[in-house]
Amino acid sequence: MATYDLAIRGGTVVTAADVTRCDIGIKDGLVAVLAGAVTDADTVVDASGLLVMPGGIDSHVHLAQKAYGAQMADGFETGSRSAVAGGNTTIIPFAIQPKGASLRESVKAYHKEADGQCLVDYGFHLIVTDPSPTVLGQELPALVADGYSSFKVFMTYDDMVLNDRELLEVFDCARREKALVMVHCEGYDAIRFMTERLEAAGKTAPYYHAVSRPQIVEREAAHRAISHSELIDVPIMIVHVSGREAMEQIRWAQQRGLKVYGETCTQYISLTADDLKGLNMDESGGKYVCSPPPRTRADWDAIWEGIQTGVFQTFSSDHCPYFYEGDVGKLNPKARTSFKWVPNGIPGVEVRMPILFSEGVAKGRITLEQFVALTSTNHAKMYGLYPRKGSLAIGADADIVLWDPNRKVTISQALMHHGSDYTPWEGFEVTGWPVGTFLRGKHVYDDGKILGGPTDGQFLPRGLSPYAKPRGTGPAYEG
Ligand code: DUC
Ligand code: ZN
Ligand code: ZN
Repeated sequence: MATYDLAIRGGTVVTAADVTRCDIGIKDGLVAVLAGAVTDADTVVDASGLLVMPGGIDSHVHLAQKAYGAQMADGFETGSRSAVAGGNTTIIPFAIQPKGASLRESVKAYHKEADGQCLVDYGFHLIVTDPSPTVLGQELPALVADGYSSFKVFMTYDDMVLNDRELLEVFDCARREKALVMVHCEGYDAIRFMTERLEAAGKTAPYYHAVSRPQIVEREAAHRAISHSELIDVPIMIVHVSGREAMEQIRWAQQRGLKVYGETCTQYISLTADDLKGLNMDESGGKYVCSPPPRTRADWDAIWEGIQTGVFQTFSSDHCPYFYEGDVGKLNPKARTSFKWVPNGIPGVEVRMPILFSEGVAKGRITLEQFVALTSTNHAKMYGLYPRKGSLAIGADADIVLWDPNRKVTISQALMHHGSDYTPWEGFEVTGWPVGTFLRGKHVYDDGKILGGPTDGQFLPRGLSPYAKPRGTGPAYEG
């Protein structure tokens, strides 16, 4: 019997810290050795000419989510297929609490959707829409202890928005429980005001979705969330940052020494508001409706500035897949009457890593180590999965992606494994592509072929994030 179950040989091993030419030996699903030559293995995979990196962790995806009044195009099986084909081995989707419902019951419902139906490992963030005394005093503390150690709150949307008092209560609970709060920063009233004005002027096409939520509303909400976080002394993660204005708010907070973290996404370095342009609802603008909306090319530069200087810790997809055609898709009859009814979100879990690699590494904007940090390691660290995930250290789960840095691919719907009937990146050319994925040592994806199955993925109860530790000083807790 060989010493190792699997050896990955001849590749260039990349972590968030190092780039090294070595082999990897895997035993019982764990990384067992990194050495110049690992020969004594039952199975040997030749990785010469390839990069060998920790599997991607996408800490911001939505699957089987019942919200926005539309049917999602991905449940856990198709969504995780798409994830694994895109080089990911872990995803963290959301379990949303409908207003008035029990958070615990909501979590159970999402487990029913996911358990036994996911091709990659997964945890859950919670979405808190109704911070009742029971939720804050009993359900959240118990759920955090059970491994749901992060939750998201919204500053907009009729059925999810929290007012300032409610935000403060949730932040206070997060501080107590040492959970990490993710904040969707867009101002509810400003968006409603803009939407009503646009509709009154007959401006209802998809493009006006972007006009109705300009950067000012994102910047204002980001500043408000940062101020609340400083008042309470609780770290926050501002998610899906779209452009210069919110990026600068986060940088300002970080320069003040606050624990304010930032996430940006694929669409904010590769799509613009002009992609939403279409004279009426039948043109393809609706395909790009997501929130916050894509901005301008100048904002891409600002996002790169934030990536390069460490303002952003994580790069996610915000995969939120809808159909385009049909009565439940973006072209549904109600959505044709106004941008405000177009289901909000786009599919992107499969192209997140290729687009960041191509636009970032291949174009010389970021290093290989930064790429791994942004797509894997920092997600694990931020959300209580490190060092089991996000690392190739000895003893870590053998979650590995083999990457061809020179493969040129034109992204198309035909290549995608997701449930949506389109990709917003049709025709987008990338250099660099995942050609193999291993989940805890099991070969689950091989260059276009899905080898794994829906019982491969395991639920990951997550530990507390070290990044959620308060600074220990703040007006609400001094004295
Ligand atoms: N926020 C998200 O995080 N995803 C989709 C839509 C939204 O508003
Ligand atoms: Zn959001
Ligand atoms: Zn999202």
